[in-house]
Amino acid sequence: MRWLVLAALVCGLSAVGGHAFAEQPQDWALGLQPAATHIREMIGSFHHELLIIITVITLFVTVLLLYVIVRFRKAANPTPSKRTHNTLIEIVWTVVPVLILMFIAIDSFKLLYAEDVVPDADLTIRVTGHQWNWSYGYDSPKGKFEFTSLPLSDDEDKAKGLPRLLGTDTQLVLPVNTTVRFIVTSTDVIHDFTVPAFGFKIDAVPGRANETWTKVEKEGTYYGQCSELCGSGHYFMPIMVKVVSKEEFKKWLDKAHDEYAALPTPSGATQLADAGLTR
Ligand SMILES: [Cu+2]
Repeated sequence: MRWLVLAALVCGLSAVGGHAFAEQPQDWALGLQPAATHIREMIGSFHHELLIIITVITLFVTVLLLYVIVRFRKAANPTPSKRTHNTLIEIVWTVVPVLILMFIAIDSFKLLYAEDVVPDADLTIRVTGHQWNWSYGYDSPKGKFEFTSLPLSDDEDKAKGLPRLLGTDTQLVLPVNTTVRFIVTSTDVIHDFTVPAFGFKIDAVPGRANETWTKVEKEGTYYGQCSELCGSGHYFMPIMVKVVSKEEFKKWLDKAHDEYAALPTPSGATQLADAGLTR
């Protein structure tokens, strides 16, 4: 009983302790970082499902191998069998793996489809990769605007209490519980727009408009990085995302328009807008 209470206490404490940093990986944690979207939860359960399947298969093969090593060693089995075929067992070891793969394929395709098909979006944001920073373009009721998000130095990260190499001066701001579509492109080389807690990863390719989407269910600050080796500053291309309430987002959109709309556009993302690739 005492152990149960202690275990419950430890679980409770770690849950509370983990909550403060729920949006990013924690030291000594196991598994994937906490999910902030339904898609990321689906990725998590698929990951666990595969982990169980691969563990069972590995244990089965290990036990089989150990059995063969012991049972058919020279001392225990001096005259080996000359058998070369066994129809039943050959059918079994062909069909069973096929069935396992089909089972995995069904869940895998479900997940791929959910990630790939962009639902009706309430908001479209243009994301452009540059060597080496990201810029974000929004449509506000007052008009379009775009701004650059520059990485902070180590000292600035430390001063602001942000995780090292992940802080930025301006952030990608998203409203909570809203379907957001991202149109992703690049002005120079291939980058990759990735936020692990949201479960998307999409290449930013010069001359192409790729799209992905997300619907974040929890307010907070999230971090991502460029995930395609894009040059010497690749490590220094953080994506810092602030997810705020819908009201706060409206206020921010208004303020951000006044702040950024007058500035020269940092990238070719407006070309996408002009080409009608936004809504
Ligand atoms: Cu990059």
